[in-house]
Amino acid sequence: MGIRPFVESQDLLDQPTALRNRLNEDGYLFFRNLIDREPLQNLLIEILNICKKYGWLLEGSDLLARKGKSDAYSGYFEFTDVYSEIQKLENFHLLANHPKIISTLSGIWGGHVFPHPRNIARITLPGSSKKTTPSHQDYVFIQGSQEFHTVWFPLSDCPKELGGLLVARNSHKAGILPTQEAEGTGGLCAVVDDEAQEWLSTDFQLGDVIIFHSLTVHKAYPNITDELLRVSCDFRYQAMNEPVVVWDTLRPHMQLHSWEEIYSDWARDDLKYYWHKYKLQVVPVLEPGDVPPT
Ligand SMILES: O=C(O)CCC(=O)C(=O)O
Repeated sequence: MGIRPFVESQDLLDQPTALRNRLNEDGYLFFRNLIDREPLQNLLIEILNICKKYGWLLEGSDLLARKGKSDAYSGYFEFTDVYSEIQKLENFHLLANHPKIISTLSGIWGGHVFPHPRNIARITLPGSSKKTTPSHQDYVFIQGSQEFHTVWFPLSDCPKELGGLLVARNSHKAGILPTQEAEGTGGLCAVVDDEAQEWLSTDFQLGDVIIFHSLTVHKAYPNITDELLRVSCDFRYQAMNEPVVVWDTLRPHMQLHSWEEIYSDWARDDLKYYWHKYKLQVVPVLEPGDVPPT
C-alpha cells in the first residue's frame, strides 16, 4: 500500500465535536499552520546556537541554513552535552504550553488539558538512517493513561527526505502491540505488519502540527539529506479527567538535570512546577506481564 497524505483538519478548528470524532476514528489529526512561525523559529535559533557551540554545524554556513555534520556525535556523551543545554531552554518548555495547542486540545476534550512536563526535542543528523525512529506506540514508553496524546512538529519545513513523521491510520484501535528490539530512537519497535498498515504522511511546513493517540503506530522517515539537521519537538497531553501518570512523566526528559537546575536561568515563574496544581494520580511503571489500566 502506498503512502497517502494526511487529511488536513485546520478547517474544523471551530468544530470541536467533528475534530473529536475524526481523532477517535483515525487516531490522528493533522493541522497546517496551527502554530505561528515566530516562536518556532526563535527556538530553532536557540537550539542551533547550542549545536554550533559544540561543533555540530558545518563551518562557515549561515546558522539558519541548518547545515550539520553527519558524524557530529558518536555516542551518548557528546549527545547529552547538547541535549542538556536544550532541556534548560525556557522557550522550549514554554512552547509546550502554546495557547494554540492548549486551546485545540481543550476544545476537543471539552475541558482542562494537562501538558506533560517531560518535553522532548530531537535533532536528527544528516544521513543518519540507522537512528531513524522505527514503528512504535508511545504508550509503551510513556505509560500512565492510554488517553494521552502526542503533539509533534518540526522547527523548520520538513519534507520527507529530511525525516518527516508517518502515522498508521486507525492503528490505535488494535490495543497495545508486542514489541521487539530495533535500531533507531527508542530501541524498540512494535511488532506489526508494516506493509498492512495504512501509512500517511506529508511534507511538513513550519507551523504544521500532528496530534496522535498514545496507541497510534508511527515512525519517521530517515534524514537522507547530505547536510541538513532535522530539529523537532514532541510534547504530550492528556485531559484532566484522565489524571493517571507515571513518575517519569513529571521528570525532565532523560533526567540530565533536576527541575531546579533547568529553572535556574528562567525569567518567568508561572511554568515552574505547574503540575503541582493538578490533581494527578501517580501510578508505578508497568513491568512486562502486568496488565495496563484501561
Ligand atoms: O521525531 C521522531 O523521530 C520520533 C517522534 C516520536 O516518535 C514521537 O513523537 O512520539
